[in-house]
Amino acid sequence: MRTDFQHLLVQRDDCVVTLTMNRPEVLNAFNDLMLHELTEAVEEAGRDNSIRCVVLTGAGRAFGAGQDLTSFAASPAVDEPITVSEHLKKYHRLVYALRRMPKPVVAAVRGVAAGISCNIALACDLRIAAENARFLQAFVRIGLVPDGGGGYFLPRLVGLSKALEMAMLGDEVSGPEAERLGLVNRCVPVEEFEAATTALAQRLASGPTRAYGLIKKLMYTSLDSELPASLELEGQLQDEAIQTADHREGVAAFLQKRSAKYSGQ
Ligand code: T3D
Repeated sequence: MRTDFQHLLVQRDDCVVTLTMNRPEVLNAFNDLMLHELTEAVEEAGRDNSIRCVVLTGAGRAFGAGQDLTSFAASPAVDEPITVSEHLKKYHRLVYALRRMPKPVVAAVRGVAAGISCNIALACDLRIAAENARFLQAFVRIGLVPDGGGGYFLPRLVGLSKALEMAMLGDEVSGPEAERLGLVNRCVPVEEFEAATTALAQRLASGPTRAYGLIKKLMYTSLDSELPASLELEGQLQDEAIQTADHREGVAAFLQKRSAKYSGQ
């Protein structure tokens, strides 16, 4: 997989790839190049069958500070219409790549995750936070609405009431509070953050990868479907899962009273 990016570090450890957004001088705020590089890397990781878990994190003291606001400074004249929706489509491509990737993606959040960086973390499958994490729907502070899927992910993760509070007040939510709310899966002390992230990623990378991909499809589709449609899909996906080598290995391991050794196939 390509590693020579300007604003993205790519680290491979066996079946885990860690993608580190790398503009620490601006708390990893997104410029167009970093967004493009991250999208390319995520899409490539999705296609590469030798990668079985992706970790997304930030360099330095932050996960990310949202869109780089210096790009807003050069606004056109007041009476000239500004259309940001075209630009947002580039973020949407990243969101889809994360959600549709047939393997687990973990966001590892240390320090601040603001604006669209926060919502990119919410687009990942699992989130681990350090105790110093700060989740912030910064949009309202500059008179904007949550984007990058925030209006979709946030109420589904924390409920409508808290989602509205975070979006309307724009206050920070700490790592421990985020765990309590269900915004992240777990929050760990800063000194344990890297080891805990590695352990989670390695565990996922040695699991039944194809089942994980099918689980993602089932869960994410169910959010938007009625019970009959979800039950129908469940049957189709189980037909697929039951034919995998990892399913056969899991059953054999159980019957032979040993640990399963999943190949990801
Ligand atoms: O076109 C489109 O795509 C529209 C989409 C918009 C999506 C969005 O994400 S809108 C929201 C954009 N983000 C923000 O509004 C957050 C702005 N940043 C902050 O509010 C604060 O920096 C934080 C709360 C994130 C962190 O505060 P703190 O005190 O820990 O750090 P700091 O000192 O404010 O920031 C450190 C440096 O990073 C500082 O630069 P300096 O003074 O050391 O040279 C600061 O200017 C820079 N920085 C932080 N955030 C951004 C940034 N530079 C550019 N863009 C940023 N978003």
